[in-house]
Amino acid sequence: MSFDRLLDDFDSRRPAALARVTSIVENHREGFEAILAGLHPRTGRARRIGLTGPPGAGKSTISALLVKKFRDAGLTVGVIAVDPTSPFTGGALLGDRVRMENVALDPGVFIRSMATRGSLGGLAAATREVADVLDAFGFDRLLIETVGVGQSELDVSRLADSTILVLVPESGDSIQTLKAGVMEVADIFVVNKADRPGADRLRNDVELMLGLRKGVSFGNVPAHHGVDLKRNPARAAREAAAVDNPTIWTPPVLAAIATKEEGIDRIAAALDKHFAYLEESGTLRARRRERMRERVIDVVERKVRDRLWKDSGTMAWLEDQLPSVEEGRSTPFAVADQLLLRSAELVRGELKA
Ligand SMILES: Nc1nc2c(ncn2[C@@H]2O[C@H](COP(=O)(O)OP(=O)(O)OP(=O)(O)O)[C@@H](O)[C@H]2O)c(=O)[nH]1
Ligand SMILES: [Mg+2]
Repeated sequence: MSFDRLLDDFDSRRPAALARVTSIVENHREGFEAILAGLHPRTGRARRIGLTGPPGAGKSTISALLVKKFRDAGLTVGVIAVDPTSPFTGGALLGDRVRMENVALDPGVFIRSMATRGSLGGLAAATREVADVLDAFGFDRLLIETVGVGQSELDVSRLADSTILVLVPESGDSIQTLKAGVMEVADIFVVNKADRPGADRLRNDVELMLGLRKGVSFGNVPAHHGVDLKRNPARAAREAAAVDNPTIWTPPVLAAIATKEEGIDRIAAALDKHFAYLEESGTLRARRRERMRERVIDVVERKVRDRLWKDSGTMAWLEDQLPSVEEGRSTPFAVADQLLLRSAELVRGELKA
């Protein structure tokens, strides 16, 4: 089938075309760049929501409930579940199979699981690209679930407009991890499994930390709200989060019991509020522009890699240099510089690989 035909079917919102285009793009099959280029003008409509947090925190359970909530509101949803560590096993994506089956027949929901597989260092790029496909197809909301807390190769906050960090009382190391810099990437904190002991404590700890970290921004909070940093940073954070100023965002710390469907309304409301903030403060535009920059960098890196390391002449030349490096007459750095010099045309794409 020709790409034109495929894109026509895609435009007619045929599920089979969506599945096919997604596969081509995800696996970087021939023609994927032309397809992405064709879809680009249609992207930018979907709100991209990232969900991250430690393994088993309840991300998928929350995702499934958010899907339900969005569907009830008449919105279509694309879900991308990314597993950067373990290989794809065909296991349940959305919490459990029953929930999966509920949405599997709904044409307003599309679920894709992505695994590292062969994509060397390219999972973030591939995820971004699949998100673009779903966006172009016309889904109103994209949910991108990743395991990990901020420092993984796949930092979901760089793919999403809004990032939800799901924490649970039992993961005793979570506060430790937060200290390492996750606070900055989360727009909404969810303390899930609030039916377990320690949930209040964890919420308080996170609020305390937010109060301390974001202390400066409280300067913007009108005095009549009575925010008093010195007395109680946790309360100050809570109060600041409640202030209705669409150009200031203080991440709320929400409790949830996903298995009892408790707290989902609050999460959905916080997402709406965050999106309003993104739009009104200009942050949405800045974040999306940053994503465009990263997209270009992704593509450049991929092209340079492909052009250099798939070129037999370059590889043969490199092979010939190795003895002198071994013998100490040259260094890896000198060879690298020479390689770049002699490959300028190749890198520019002017020679056939
Ligand atoms: N007690 C309790 N259990 C929950 C809650 N939310 C989720 N769970 C359970 O926690 C387990 C993990 O839930 P998932 O939604 O699969 O968690 P996840 O974060 O997607 O897990 P991974 O994708 O494997 O990292 C399941 O057995 C859920 O039923 C909750 O609020 N309270
Ligand atoms: Mg999951």
